[in-house]
Amino acid sequence: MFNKPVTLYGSNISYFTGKLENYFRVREIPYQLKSMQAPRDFKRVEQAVGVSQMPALELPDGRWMTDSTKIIQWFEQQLTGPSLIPEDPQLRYLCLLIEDYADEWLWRPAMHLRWHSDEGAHFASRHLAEELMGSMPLPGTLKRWMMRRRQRSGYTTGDGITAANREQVERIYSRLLEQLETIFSQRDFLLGDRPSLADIGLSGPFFRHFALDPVPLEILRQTAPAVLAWVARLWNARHPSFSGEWRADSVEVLSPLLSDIGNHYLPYLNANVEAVRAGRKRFDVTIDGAHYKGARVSRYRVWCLHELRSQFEQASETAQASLRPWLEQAGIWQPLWQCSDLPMAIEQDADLPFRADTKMIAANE
Ligand SMILES: N[C@@H](CCC(=O)N[C@@H](CS)C(=O)NCC(=O)O)C(=O)O
Repeated sequence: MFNKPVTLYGSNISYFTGKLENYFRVREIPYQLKSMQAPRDFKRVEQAVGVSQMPALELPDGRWMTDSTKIIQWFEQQLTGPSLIPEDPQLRYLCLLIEDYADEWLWRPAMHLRWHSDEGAHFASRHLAEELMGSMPLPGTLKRWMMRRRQRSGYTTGDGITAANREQVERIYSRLLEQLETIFSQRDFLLGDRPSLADIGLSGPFFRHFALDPVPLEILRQTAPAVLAWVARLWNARHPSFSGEWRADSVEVLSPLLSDIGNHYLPYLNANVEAVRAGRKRFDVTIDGAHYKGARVSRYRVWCLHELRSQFEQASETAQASLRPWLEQAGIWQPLWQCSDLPMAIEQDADLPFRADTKMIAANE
């Protein structure tokens, strides 16, 4: 579609850069990855797309883009040939739910498993200090200390993870591995024999955290070899070789994941909505028995819930009629619509993927 590669600004250990990189590889979209240099590229990205976050994409025609979810949807609309997003309404909605859950809820255990342990924090802070802060005239130890402190205060201890709930945060990961090990012992990809957006969604946490960072990788190796094999299979999958089929029984096969989305992720999103509505910066919430005290509010995640609702509303009447009973049975329907209205600015994030109004979580606020 372009005669030159797109430029992917980010980091080669970043969650969302990894998600987009996996997508480009599977879809065979030529790209070059450029490590964002602090502070220069962060300012440049903020000017171009409204927020300083990674990845940011520069198209060969000079346009800039942000937000992996909307970037992928944009590319899927432009490209021809077999899509990664199924046409079947149930499978399509399943993909959107899993992608959102992976982006916004698995972020929590991924950040914890990277930054909590000295081993993980040592690896990642050293890598990021060298990759992103190379041109800053500061001693390496100071850069590493700054990075560790920023990430912990932004995303782990500063986002409601404490000694009292850390085992439950780790349990999010081990339960996910148990669910996926069963699935990938039976099929190659989440929806069957070919990759879909659901696999790409899960590749953010897996490719760049769980199958890379020392602590979660060891757990993955020991307890979920079929999941480890899927990580490599997805990285190696190429669009022209999508010969297999998506299977209609995927909805049943993935029901344990759906039940976590309904019981854990959506209640978290609703608590975040109420905190934003009340104008708070922090909120307390109990999910699956884990009490998170002082979690950061996210205006972006209000938009995520809005997006899940809009995707349903934009489906045809027939599609909605087939989706609703399924969502009710999966325990998704009630929490999806629980909040009567969503506290969003007018047109908030409506210009994605070309311009963003909000960041997922602003680590330094
Ligand atoms: N919704 C965005 C999220 C991007 C995001 O939050 N990326 C992280 C790094 S993986 C980031 O840049 N965070 C900004 C920060 O830490 O200040 C996407 O899908 O691309």
